Amino acid sequence: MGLHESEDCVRGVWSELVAGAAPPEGAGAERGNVLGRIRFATESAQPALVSGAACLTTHMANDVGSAAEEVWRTDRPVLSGTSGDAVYTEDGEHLFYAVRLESQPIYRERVRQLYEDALRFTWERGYTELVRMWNQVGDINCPNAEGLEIYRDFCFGRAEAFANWEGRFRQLPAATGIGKLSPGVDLCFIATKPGRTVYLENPRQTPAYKYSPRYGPKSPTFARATFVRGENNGNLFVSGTASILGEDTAHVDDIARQTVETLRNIDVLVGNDNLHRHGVDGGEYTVRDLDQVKVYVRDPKHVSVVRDICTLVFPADREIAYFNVDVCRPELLVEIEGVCR
Ligand code: 3EB
Repeated sequence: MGLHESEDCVRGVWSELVAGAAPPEGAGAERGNVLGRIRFATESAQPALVSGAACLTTHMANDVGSAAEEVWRTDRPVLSGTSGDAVYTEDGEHLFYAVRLESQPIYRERVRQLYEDALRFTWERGYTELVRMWNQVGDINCPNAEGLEIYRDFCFGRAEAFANWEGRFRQLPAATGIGKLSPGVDLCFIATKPGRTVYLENPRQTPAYKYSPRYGPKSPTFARATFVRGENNGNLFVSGTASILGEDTAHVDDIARQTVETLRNIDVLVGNDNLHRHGVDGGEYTVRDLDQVKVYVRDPKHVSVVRDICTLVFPADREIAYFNVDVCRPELLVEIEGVCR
């Protein structure tokens, strides 16, 4: 059966988060085919095809945050390839795409190009709804060659790319914009064929694309979550979430309060009221249903506090990966993301 047939059989993607560097091939082998891998590694590597699937390797693991691998799977047969420097895998319903940009004196123009190439590729193959994007940005709080913070420089180029594609992709997807441990930008994302996605905002937070210029010349371009209908229920992809109320950082200099506020933001985002507000039925979630949890902590000394709070909040068997990286605003100390299914 061809990759683009069997439209009647729309299945989801699912993932597992495996702690430890490069688990042995075949270990934890689940049903299905690999759509994409994200390796949180102790050094960078070019995106590559690994055992026939696109793989992004991002430098995120150190003495504090351990190595991990997130493996996205699908029931459908997959095809992989390269496009310029990028790698991709598709199953006729979903696309996983990964690309990396080396360190730049100024990111804006190169990020715009990187994104436009990615959006064009995705659009032309019919994956016209973006689901979930991850942006790992090195030196994220450092100034670029013109003195603009690299996160803001990155956001500028990304916003221009989306503006140039306005009117095609229906809405901005859930995303993460987070630090990594070496320079440059890693980008990977999942997109889907049309008709299954709902994009969500959080009533406690200003939509990121409406942040005031106080937070950068061009607003960050992402939604707070994306719901993707599946065969039974669906997946709710939760963006990187921080201690932001309205558009302002809450609890500057207080790691415990930032962690609790972040978890509360997620609880409201995934809760029934918010899902119903966005026309999503199904999914009776609370923050405790967040799975594939990734926790980004700026200061290594804070990891134990954050871990204690997460241990209290999440079920005992929950897979949680901790990373010691910078967060996109200097005063943000922690950021949390995951998927509810
Ligand atoms: C925030 O809410 C915190 O730039 O893609 C979270 C998720 C954040 C995604 C991004 C940034 C991004 O503004 C930071």
